[in-house]
Amino acid sequence: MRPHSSPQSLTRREFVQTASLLSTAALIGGSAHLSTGTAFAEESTPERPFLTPADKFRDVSRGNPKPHTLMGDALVEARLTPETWKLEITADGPADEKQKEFATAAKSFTIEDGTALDFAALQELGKKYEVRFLKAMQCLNIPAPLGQGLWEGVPLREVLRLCSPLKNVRRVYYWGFHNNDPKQLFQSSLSYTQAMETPPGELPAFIAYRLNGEPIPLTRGGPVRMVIPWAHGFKSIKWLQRICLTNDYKANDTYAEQNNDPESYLKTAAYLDDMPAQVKAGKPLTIRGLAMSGLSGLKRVEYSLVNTDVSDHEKKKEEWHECELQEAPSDWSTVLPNGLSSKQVLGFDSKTGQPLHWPLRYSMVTWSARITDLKPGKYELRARAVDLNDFAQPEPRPIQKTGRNSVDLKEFEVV
Ligand SMILES: Nc1nc2c(c(=O)[nH]1)N[C@H]1C(S)=C(S)[C@@H](COP(=O)(O)O)O[C@H]1N2
Ligand SMILES: [Mo]
Repeated sequence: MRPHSSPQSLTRREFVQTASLLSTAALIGGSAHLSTGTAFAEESTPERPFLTPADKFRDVSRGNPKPHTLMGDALVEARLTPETWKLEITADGPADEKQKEFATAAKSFTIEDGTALDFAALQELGKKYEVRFLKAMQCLNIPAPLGQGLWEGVPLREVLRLCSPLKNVRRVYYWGFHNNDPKQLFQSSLSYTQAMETPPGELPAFIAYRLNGEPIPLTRGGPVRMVIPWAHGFKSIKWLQRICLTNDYKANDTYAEQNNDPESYLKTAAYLDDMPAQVKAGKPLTIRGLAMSGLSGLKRVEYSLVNTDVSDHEKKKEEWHECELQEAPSDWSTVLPNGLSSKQVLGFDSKTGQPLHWPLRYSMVTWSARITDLKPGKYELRARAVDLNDFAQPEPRPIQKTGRNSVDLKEFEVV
């Protein structure tokens, strides 16, 4: 016998509260704890933090010591204060004596000759070219997103334009502070096209200096960090200090060395929050999680519930039920940092201030579903995202080294 389970539409108020609880826990604690029954509906909850506070992102950093633990003189020496920060940009020259066609730039920026770009120069460029984008940071090797922020900065193309004309440049690679130890280098790269030829209405790679309306703190890779809107976290290099132009056509990312796909795009996927091992029979159960809208967009999130006590020959075909997706905020001024209009944010209509897609591409939203009439037994709960091309997770890219999107599973018991 299968349990009778049906997703019931939550009222708008309940849903907002559900989402609030979920995201408060999910975004602050890294994973949410599921509250069962109807208790959540009675509680009044704080505004949902659509933006994760900078210090509440889950951190993925290499380095010994990690650059964000440096203090005082060490920080100044590392050039990781806004006053001391500098960006060097050069072409990398021939790989060996035989290479005739190597990258060159008419102008380079170096510390040695006193031309390196400083924080003030970057902000000056920002006055003319500034872009803003809402992006969830997600590690290719960690299932749930690390946090979501409003990132502001200057398109990489506008900075590289200062070096033009460029010759024989096929790729751009870049890295951040790594204790001046080659073994600690963490490097990423883009094709020339991705860096320079942003299609109309599309998203540029950018050099970011603000997060959620504030200077990017050291813990999040400040004072200056690369942000690649469409990519997993490994392309968004923290503590950025160096950009190199090369004729090497291969993606020379540090991440590529561990079998990761260096050209991966963010995947569309749903993730289940933690839940208790046991829930009470007869009480409604609200399940929740996060969903990422990747390159192929997000159509819906679905869950399935299977009673594992049922013998194989009694089993029915797995049924998937649609979940409720968090709605777009009606007033974006309550979500965005003070004084910033959604009309100024990429991914929003510049006239109406409404999102061009919902969920926003490369951002995360919460989802939930309510299950009633649970009968005692052992269960397996799964959640999956369906993209705009009707591929259900883990399709269309079940290869986990292009980004974690295996169908999330939680086991629990109804008693
Ligand atoms: N310099 C530097 N940048 C880095 C990393 C790093 O170790 N060093 N880790 C990368 C990886 S693998 C991820 S997933 C993201 C994590 O960003 P966060 O720590 O801000 O959440 O930063 C990326 N940028
Ligand atoms: Mo990562």
